Amino acid sequence: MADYSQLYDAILNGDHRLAAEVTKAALEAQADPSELIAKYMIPAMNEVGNRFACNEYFVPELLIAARAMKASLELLTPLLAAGGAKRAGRVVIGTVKGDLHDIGKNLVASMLEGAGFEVIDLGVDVPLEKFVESAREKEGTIVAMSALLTTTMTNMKSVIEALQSAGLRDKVRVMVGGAPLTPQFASQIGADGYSENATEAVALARKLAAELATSA
Ligand code: B1M
Repeated sequence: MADYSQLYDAILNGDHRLAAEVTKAALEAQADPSELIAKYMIPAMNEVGNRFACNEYFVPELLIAARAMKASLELLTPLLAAGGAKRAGRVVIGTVKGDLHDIGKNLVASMLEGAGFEVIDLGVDVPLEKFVESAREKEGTIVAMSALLTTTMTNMKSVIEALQSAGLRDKVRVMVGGAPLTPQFASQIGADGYSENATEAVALARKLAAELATSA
């Protein structure tokens, strides 16, 4: 693939017009959407995070970087989601209560759609009742939760406990992800699986869907 470091710079500098322009040009040149995301876009957001952590960037810079990331993702995610004809399973996904970060969650949702899953996206700041209601609608659902803050990741445990209280825990599978999480944390809170990125999330969802199919 050609060099698209202009896309990295556009996101880092919060230039959404340039981000969209470079993305369009890259797609016209047959660039691989997943590679653009992994090689330029996620590293740019990580650098935005580093600059925020050392007080070089503040919330406005995070917001404009996120807008640039989204401008580019809008062009790429339909391509990631294309082709999922057969239903691989049902996934209810959301960012947990108190947390507004949705870029990673949206990426995971698009990749799951692309892999043939029916995806119900509950959005951000999702109260636990909403996860439980959506899981209740159909047995054999995968409940997928994202969190980007150390202060909100603990809300995942409350959702798992609520699923238990509602008598649904053994009828669903729970998968979790997001930058501050670890596999140890996932197992401590009683999740069925953790994945570090969107590609791994698809593999995990396939495994959990197979488990649900055999336990039905
Ligand atoms: Co915020 N923010 N933010 N932020 N933000 C972080 C997360 C932070 C690490 C920055 C930093 O300090 N370095 C820090 C958290 C610190 C902590 O908790 N330890 C932080 C903070 C502090 C905050 C605020 C509190 C700032 C403030 O107001 N003072 C505030 C909180 C608001 C709230 O949620 N209540 C806040 C706000 C925001 C914005 C709204 C401005 C914006 C989000 C815009 C949006 O999402 N629509 C924002 C952004 C952009 C970031 C950073 C810079 C980038 C996040 C991102 O989109 N990354 C972030 C720093 C960082 O992550 N390095 C930061 C790109 C995305 C593709 O990656 O989301 O990690 P990610 O998703 C990955 C994996 O994690 C995984 O797959 C994805 C694709 O590979 N994954 C899953 C995610 N979910 C998954 C689910 C799965 C499986 C895998 O299964 C279900």
